[in-house]
Amino acid sequence: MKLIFANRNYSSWSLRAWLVLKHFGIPFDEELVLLNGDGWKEIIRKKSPSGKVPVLIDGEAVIPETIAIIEYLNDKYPAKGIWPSGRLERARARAVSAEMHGGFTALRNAAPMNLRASYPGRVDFDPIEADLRRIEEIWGDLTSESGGPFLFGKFTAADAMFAPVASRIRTYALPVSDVAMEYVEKIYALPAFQEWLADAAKEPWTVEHDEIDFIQKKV
Ligand SMILES: N[C@@H](CCC(=O)N[C@@H](CS)C(=O)NCC(=O)O)C(=O)O
Repeated sequence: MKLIFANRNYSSWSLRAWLVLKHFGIPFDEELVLLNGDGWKEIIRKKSPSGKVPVLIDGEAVIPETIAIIEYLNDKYPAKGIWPSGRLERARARAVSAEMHGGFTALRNAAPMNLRASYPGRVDFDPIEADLRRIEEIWGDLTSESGGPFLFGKFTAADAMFAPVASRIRTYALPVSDVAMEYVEKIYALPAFQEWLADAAKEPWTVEHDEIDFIQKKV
């Protein structure tokens, strides 16, 4: 099984799929593609039917879309606990993961993932306030009901889905509640997250169009 993913520093979707594989101890090979450089889009398109990464390759299966990758892994490794074990919790985990997958666009557009950067105060709060409030509500409700430290107690795919948000809160020092900040720290303390972070820090590439200077000039 192989995961094709992009620049660790910038690729938030890659991080999500990779965290699930790594945290749950699933053996896999890695292939890195770049989000910059000559012909980068064509290179990704040759490897991924959607032209986007991550893509999971398992024999004949070629699976793009992070949620589909997670479900495939959950089907293949049902004993790993990728989703919570209770039916109700599993439904809620899938619901908040879908909400993350399809939503929070104001936050995602205004504050791109950039793991090695530190830009406190660079992002205007007003346009992203509603997204942040909803994220605080999800994190607060679920950790208080489960007892934490993660959304459903132990780490599940739902936490992987929100991990890039934790990094955005850190990179741009976004103002969030103490409870949300505690959750951010839990994500950062996760060994798999630390491994990704360390490798991201070693990457030599700057992807201009994913940098805050470029994004703020564009709008
Ligand atoms: N809906 C996709 C989104 C994947 C995605 O947007 N990946 C970015 C990298 S983080 C990408 O491949 N960008 C290349 C492009 O837009 O051409 C998923 O859930 O995996």
